[in-house]
Amino acid sequence: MSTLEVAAERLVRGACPHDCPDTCALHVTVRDGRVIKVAGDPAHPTTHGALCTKVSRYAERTYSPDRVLQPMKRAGRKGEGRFVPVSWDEALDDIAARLGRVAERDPQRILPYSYAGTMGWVQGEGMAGRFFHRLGASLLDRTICSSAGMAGMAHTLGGAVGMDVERYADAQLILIWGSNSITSNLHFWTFAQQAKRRGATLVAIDPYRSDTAAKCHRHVALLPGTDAALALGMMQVLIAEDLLDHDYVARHTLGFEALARRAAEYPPERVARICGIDAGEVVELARLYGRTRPAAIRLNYGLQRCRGGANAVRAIMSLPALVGAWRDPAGGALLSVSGMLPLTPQRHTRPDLIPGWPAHRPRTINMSAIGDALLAADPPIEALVVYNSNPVAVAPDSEKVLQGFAREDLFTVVIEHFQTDTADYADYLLPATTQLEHFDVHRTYGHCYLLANEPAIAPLGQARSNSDIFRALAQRMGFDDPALAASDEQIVGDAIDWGDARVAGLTLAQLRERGWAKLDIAAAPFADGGFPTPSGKCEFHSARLAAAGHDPVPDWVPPYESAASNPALAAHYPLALISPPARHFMNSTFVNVDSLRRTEREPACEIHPTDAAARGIVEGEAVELRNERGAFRARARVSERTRPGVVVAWGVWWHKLAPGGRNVNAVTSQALTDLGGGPTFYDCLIEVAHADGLETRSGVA
Ligand SMILES: Nc1nc2c(c(=O)[nH]1)N[C@H]1C(S)=C(S)[C@@H](COP(=O)(O)OP(=O)(O)OC[C@H]3O[C@@H](n4cnc5c(=O)[nH]c(N)nc54)[C@H](O)[C@@H]3O)O[C@H]1N2
Ligand SMILES: Nc1nc2c(c(=O)[nH]1)N[C@H]1C(S)=C(S)[C@@H](COP(=O)(O)OP(=O)(O)OC[C@H]3O[C@@H](n4cnc5c(=O)[nH]c(N)nc54)[C@H](O)[C@@H]3O)O[C@H]1N2
Ligand SMILES: [Mo]
Repeated sequence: MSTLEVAAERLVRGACPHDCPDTCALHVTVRDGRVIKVAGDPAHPTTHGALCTKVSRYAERTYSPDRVLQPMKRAGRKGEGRFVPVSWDEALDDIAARLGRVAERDPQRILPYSYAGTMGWVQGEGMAGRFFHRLGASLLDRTICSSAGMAGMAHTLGGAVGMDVERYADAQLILIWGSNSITSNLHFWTFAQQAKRRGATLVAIDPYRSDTAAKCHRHVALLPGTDAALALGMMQVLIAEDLLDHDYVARHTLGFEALARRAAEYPPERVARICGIDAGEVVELARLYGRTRPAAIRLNYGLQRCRGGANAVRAIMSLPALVGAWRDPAGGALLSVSGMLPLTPQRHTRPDLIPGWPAHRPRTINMSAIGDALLAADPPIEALVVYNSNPVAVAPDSEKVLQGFAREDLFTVVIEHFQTDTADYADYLLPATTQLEHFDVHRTYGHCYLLANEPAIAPLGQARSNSDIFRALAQRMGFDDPALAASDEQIVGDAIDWGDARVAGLTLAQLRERGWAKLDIAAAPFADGGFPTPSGKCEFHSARLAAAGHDPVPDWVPPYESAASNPALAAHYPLALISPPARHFMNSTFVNVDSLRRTEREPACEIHPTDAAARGIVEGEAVELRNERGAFRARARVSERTRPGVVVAWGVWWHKLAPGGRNVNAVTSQALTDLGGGPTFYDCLIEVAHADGLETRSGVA
C-alpha cells in the first residue's frame, strides 16, 4: 500500500447505537470516503476491542442495497409496500400540512411511536421530543422493554442504579438471573469469565439452558414467571438460618419485618412447587448466596416480561441489602444503571413546550398495547409518526397491530433505514441516516461511561438524520421556539448536566475528542446506604406503593397464562412460550442483513423431548405454534435444553421474512405487567402442531 493511500485512511471514533447494555466504543476506519471497517475500541475498558458479530457487520448494513435512500410516498394499498419516490420538499410540505389539519381539531390524535433503534440523545428523543411536545401530540409511554423492571428498581432502590459492570471481575459469586449474557450482554460475560478464573461460582437462573447457563457452575431451571417466589424462598432460608447482615438491614433498609412475614409464606417446599424445581436447590442457592462474599447479581430484562415482572425485580433487588452485599465494590446487583447518568430530561425534551403545560397534559398511550390503541383509542389516533422502532414486528399481539396499521383512515409516517414490516404500512417513508452518518452522544444502561459518536461519512443518498427531519418539520409547521432550531451539539448540551460532580471538568469537546469518558461514581455506591429512595434506604416496604393502592411488599404474582395459574386456558394451550433475543439479531434489527440471517437460518423453536413425543413432533420438522391470538411457524428443535412444558422461540423475525408471514408476536399478548405497564411477551400459553412447510413470501426459509 502506498503512503498516499495510507494517508487517505481515517479513524473515526463512534459509539454503538443499539439497545444493548454494552454500548461499545467504536473505531470506524474510513478510506476514500467509505467505511471499510467497524471495530471495537481496544482502549475502552468494557469494549476491550471486541464487537459482537452483528455490529462488526454494521458497514454491510449501512451500505446494503436495500437501504431506503430517498423519500417515498405510498402508491398501493396500505401495507402493500408499494411506493413512488418524491422530493424532500414535497414529502415534508404534505406531512406538515396533514399533521397540521389533524392538530387543528385535536393534536392528541397524533401519536409518535419510537423506541431505542438508536439510544443517542440527539437521534432519539432530543429534537423529536421537542417537536411532539410543541405539537401537543399524545404522549407515548415507552414501556416495550424495561418499564416493569424500572418500576421494580424505583420502588426498591429508588431508581435504575446498581453495580459497576467492571467490578464483577472481583466477585466470588455471580447469579446470572434471567440473562443470556453471551447473547445479549457479551462484554459483561468477559468480566464474569475473569471472576470464574479467580475462583468465583457462577449460577444461571433461567428456564432454558442457554449458552450462558451451560457455561455456569450451576443452573436453576425454574418455570417462567416464578422468579419472585424463588427470591422470597431464598429470603426465608437466609432468615431461618440467620445469614443476614443485621447491621446493614438495621441501618440501610426499610420494612424488614414486613418482608420477613412475606418470606415466611415461601418455605422451600412451596417454592419448589411453584418454580418446578427441587426444594434442595432453593436451600443451597440461599446458603451459597448468604455465605459468599462478594456476591453479585446480574439480572436482565428476560425475567420481567411476565405479569409479576416488577414484583420479581423488587424481590431480587431486596436480596443484596439483606446480606449486606452492597458493602463490597464487587457486591450488589445490576439491571440498569441508566439512573446514574447526570441527565436533565426536562431540558432535553422540553415538556414545557406542550401548549397549556403544566395545567394541560395530553393523554398517554402505552406503546405495548399499540394494537388496541390503534383500534379503539377515543378520540382515535389519526396520525402516527414512527421512528427508531419497528412496531409491526416487535409489538405483541400482531394480528391487532396489523389491523391497526392497515386502517385506511390512519396517516402514517415512517422514518427508517429499511423497508421494514412497519414501513410497508407508511403513507410516507423517509430515509434516515445510520450511526456512521450522523453525530450523537449516547445513553447507556449497562456500564458507567459517556460515549460520543462522530459521523464517519456523509449521509448516503438523500438520507437525513432524525433530528434534521424534525427540525425541518417544525419549521414548516411554523414552530419558532429556538428549542426547535437547536443544533445537535446544543441538544447534547441540554441533555446532560455538565455541572454534575460525576462529569465535573468534562466538556463536550473533550468527550468528542476522546470518544468516551467514565463517570465519577464511588466504587461501592451503597456501602453506607444512601439509596435514592424517599427514605434513603433500600425499601422492602414502599409507602409510595401502598399510597397508590398496591401491595407495598414484594410478592410472587402468578402469570396470566401458565398451567398452574390458568388451567382452563392450559387445557387448550398447555405449553409456556418464551421468545428471547436471537444472538445475531438485535430485536428486529439486522434480520434483513443477509449474512446474519443466513447464520440464524430460519425461525426455530426448541421443545423438550417429552412434549415433542406427546405431539409426534420430530427433530427438524416444520411446526405451527398457535393460540387464540394467532399462529406462526418455526423449525422444531427437540432438545433437553428447555424444560418440559416450556417452548423457546427466538425473536424477533420480520413477519415478511418469516414462513407464513408471521413471527412470534402473532401469539404474544397485550396484557400488561403488575407495575410499570410493561409488556408480557414471556407470559404466553400456546400449542404446537405439525405444519406443512416453512415457505416464506420470498421462497423457502
Ligand atoms: N444479540 C442480542 N443482544 C441483545 C438483544 C437482541 O435482540 N439480540 N436485545 C437487547 C435488548 S432490547 C435487551 S432489553 C437486552 C436484554 O434482553 P433480555 O430479553 O433480557 O435477553 P437475555 O439477556 O437474552 O435474557 C433472556 C433470558 O431470560 C430467560 N427467561 C425468560 N423468561 C424468564 C423468566 O421468567 N425467568 C428467568 N429467570 N429467566 C427467563 C430466557 O430463557 C433467556 O435466556 O438485550 C439486548 N441485547
Ligand atoms: N416476542 C418478543 N418481542 C419482543 C421482545 C422479545 O424478547 N420477544 N423484545 C422486546 C424488546 S426488549 C424491545 S427493546 C423491543 C425493541 O423493538 P424496537 O425498538 O422496534 O427495536 P428494533 O426491532 O431494533 O427496531 C428498531 C428500528 O429502528 C431503526 N433505526 C435505527 N436507527 C435509526 C435512526 O437513527 N433513525 C431512524 N429513523 N430509525 C432508526 C432500525 O432500522 C430498526 O428498524 O422489542 C420487543 N419485542
Ligand atoms: Mo429491550
